[in-house]
Amino acid sequence: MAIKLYVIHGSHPAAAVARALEMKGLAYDVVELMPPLHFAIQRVLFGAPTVPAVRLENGMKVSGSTAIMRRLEELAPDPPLFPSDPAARAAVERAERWGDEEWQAVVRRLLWAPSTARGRRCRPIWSTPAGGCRRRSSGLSRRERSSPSAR
Ligand SMILES: N[C@@H](CCC(=O)N[C@@H](CS)C(=O)NCC(=O)O)C(=O)O
Repeated sequence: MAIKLYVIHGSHPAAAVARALEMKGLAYDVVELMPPLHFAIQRVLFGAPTVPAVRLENGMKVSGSTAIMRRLEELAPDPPLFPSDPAARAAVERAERWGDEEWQAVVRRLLWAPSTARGRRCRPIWSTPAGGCRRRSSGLSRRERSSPSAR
């Protein structure tokens, strides 16, 4: 049985794990979940609501891209994901931490296309064919519609 990689469409940490599996030549099957159902499914399967997560050939479950990367490194050390030089490895881990704690949130915000612009309502990119934000039909906010004095 091949490794199973649990993803949602457009998840960049899931894409990073897929790339690592490919680099290491590890066979895997993708299980694509549909948001927002993935929260519940992942909680039941992995005890955490997020993707990526993997189920390894021995049945072991690992959730979160950084933990998965380390497990893959143990499973298939060659080619390595991390440099052997300690200073270079520390630099890679710093960049990884920055990606995990800061950059991922920026990309997620872009995907959700947040906008506080007047008259706009935003949706996750996967919820409509175009995703992002669309104008309310009246162009007025709910508060403006219900309270003429607010106009
Ligand atoms: N830092 C985590 C981020 C995981 C994450 O937030 N994944 C998103 C998709 S990109 C998700 O499943 N979100 C659902 C949630 O936050 O409950 C990782 O790299 O695995």
